[in-house]
Amino acid sequence: MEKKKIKITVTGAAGNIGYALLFRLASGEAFGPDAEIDLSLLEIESALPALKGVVMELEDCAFPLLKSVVQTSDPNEGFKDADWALLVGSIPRKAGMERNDLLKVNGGIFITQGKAISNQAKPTCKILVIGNPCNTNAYIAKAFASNIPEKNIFAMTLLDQNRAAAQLAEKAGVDVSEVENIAIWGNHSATQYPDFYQATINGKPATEIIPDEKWLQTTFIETIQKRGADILSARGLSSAASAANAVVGTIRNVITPTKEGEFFSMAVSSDGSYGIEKGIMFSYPLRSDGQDWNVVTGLEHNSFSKEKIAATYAELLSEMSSVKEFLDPKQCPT
Ligand code: NAX
Repeated sequence: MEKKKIKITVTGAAGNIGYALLFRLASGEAFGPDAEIDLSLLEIESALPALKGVVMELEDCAFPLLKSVVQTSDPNEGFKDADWALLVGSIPRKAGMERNDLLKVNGGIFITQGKAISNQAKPTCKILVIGNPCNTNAYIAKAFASNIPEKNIFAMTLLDQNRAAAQLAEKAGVDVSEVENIAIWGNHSATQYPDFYQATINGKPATEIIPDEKWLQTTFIETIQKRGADILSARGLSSAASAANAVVGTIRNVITPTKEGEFFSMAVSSDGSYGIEKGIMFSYPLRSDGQDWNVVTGLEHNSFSKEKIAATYAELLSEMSSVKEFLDPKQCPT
């Protein structure tokens, strides 16, 4: 049987996450053994020498499914004919930098890349934004990727879901595979809401297995919200292997039909569900049929959940308003 071909563009490919991600993509872990992989690696000019070393290592793995690797700093070349664009590269927050400055610096990157994807990638291309602030970066890319359906644009919150599953499993003393249906609502930031009220452990409500609601409402949520910062302070570098793992998992969640009764989390362009303004990149519980996804509707929220969702929504609205000027083509930097 002839294998299908998937072209994956990865930005920031010479970085921390890139180094943990490329090998897993090239081995076939994301798209399975029947897909041949073409990688297109986009970096800034000054990181191209380091990227060359990473590509030498890719060659040295002799992955049977990896058919070609492009290395470039030109977004138009980098996104040419892409089936998937994994937008990892962004500028990290430096000491003294305000969150608004970070939004603006990164805004420029995602305008350029959104346009290049629109002009160069396949019209069916799926865009997954990992680089932070990922919801807002995805919102900007979406505004400029006018040839790409908005349903194909995502920002990653699966790492938060996985972190939450691990914490609940540890607290309950069960295997992590027994924890399901954690909804991450809102922004991939310290305001995100990992909704344990929806979660199940061994098919039963997590709140029944872990009756310590105080712990769930405080320590658990704070641990997830601050996990990235805790890893950064312990490792001296931000999460990379677990982030790459979540990229692979997100791709699989999108391209594989979701099991009956389950869901996964990812930020998508809101369709208005749960009272969120249309078009905001908001993390929701989703189900996929392998081609298309839908928001899981009808989940009940108590007053605690409503308050948490309102807080993360308010933060996203404020991020959107900070970058609004970018979305006006007359004002935007190129
Ligand atoms: P690194 O700083 O190690 O790598 C970033 C790479 O991006 C660098 O090699 C840099 O040269 C490149 N880059 C910068 N501007 C670029 C551009 N315009 N085009 C192409 N490449 C460009 O960061 P890393 O640890 O890999 O993290 C990357 C991003 O992921 C950061 O924004 C980080 O905050 C974010 N994360 C997102 C997570 C999520 O769950 N959504 C979790 C992990 C991570 O914190």
